[in-house]
Amino acid sequence: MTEPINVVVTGAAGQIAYSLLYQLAAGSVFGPDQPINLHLLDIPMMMDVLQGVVMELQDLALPLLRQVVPTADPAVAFKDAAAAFLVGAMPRKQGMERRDLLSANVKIFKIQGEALDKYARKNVKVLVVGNPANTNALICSHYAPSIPKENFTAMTRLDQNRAQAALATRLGVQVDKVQNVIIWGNHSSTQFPDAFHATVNGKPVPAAVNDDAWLNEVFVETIQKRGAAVIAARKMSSAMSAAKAAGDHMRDWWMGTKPGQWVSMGVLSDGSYEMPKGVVFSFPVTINNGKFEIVQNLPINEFARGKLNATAKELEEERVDAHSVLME
Ligand code: NAX
Repeated sequence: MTEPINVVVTGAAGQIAYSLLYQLAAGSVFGPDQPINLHLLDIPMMMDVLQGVVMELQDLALPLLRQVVPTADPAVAFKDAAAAFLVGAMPRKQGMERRDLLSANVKIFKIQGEALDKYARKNVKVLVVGNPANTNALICSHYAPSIPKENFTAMTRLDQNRAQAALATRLGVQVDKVQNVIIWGNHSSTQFPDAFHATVNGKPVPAAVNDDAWLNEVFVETIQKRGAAVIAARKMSSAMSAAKAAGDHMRDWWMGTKPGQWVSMGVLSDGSYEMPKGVVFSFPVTINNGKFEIVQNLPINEFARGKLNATAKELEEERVDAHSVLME
């Protein structure tokens, strides 16, 4: 009998968690043989709503789901955690400056980093979804010095999935025929969705599309602004697709990538592709035995270099702002 693992979801009463929790309980992320205990963290005023989520989880009647622990206390939530989805964050309210948003979130991710450091397993895998995801992941790992830096990642998988789907639509193929599209940099509108190394049915995407202007302009902008387009239509931000992407990210990290395929994850930069060290930057990675490696030596043309530098600059600015908030 495999022992259950503790899986934390923060923002557990929110809309992304609502779609994510089913995937976790059904075994689509940690596999059909891995029982789980769900530790659900939210803020005190959401505890009533969270009770409703707990009832629904119970009513799923899924055998892999062992215990469900709803709590507003990070010490309880992160106890012996093997995996953590940090979804909860302070949302941007009307009239809020970027710095105010960063300030509120830096404080949340400092507290959660400290709790991970104290209570979680030392090999816990932490996926930050809550925005600004890259910088939140950086802050969180900073406050969890006893956990290796490579155990903290930020989600750009939704952007990758959007890019893959957009290329499949353009080429008129099934979505899984498109592989190895890359998201570079920040999960923000400066991200660079890069189709130049992608393949369709094993052949290069640029040749199949045969329209570099479309790839450089329309495609890039569509993916950068896809989140805003969903909000405009749905009056709420992406949730079903975000939850699916969070599941994809953690499953690949847990189980590994397929031979010849890579995925994009925000990871602490080691200076690969001449990007600044010490920011959480989205790179293409391969994963084996729970460890990722940044794919090396992909040719970067002048156009791509400009895009990479722009998103790196934004991440460096966020890091400066985050540290200045922490100094206050
Ligand atoms: P919701 O507002 O529906 O839910 C957020 C939940 O987090 C709420 O229940 C709230 O009470 C809780 N929360 C706030 N502070 C908390 C704290 N300190 N500890 C625990 N819980 C806390 O938002 P939802 O749509 O679920 O989005 C969650 C986050 O994901 C947002 O920051 C959003 O911007 C971000 N996203 C990130 C994406 C990515 O690709 N990285 C894409 C989707 C999404 O926009």
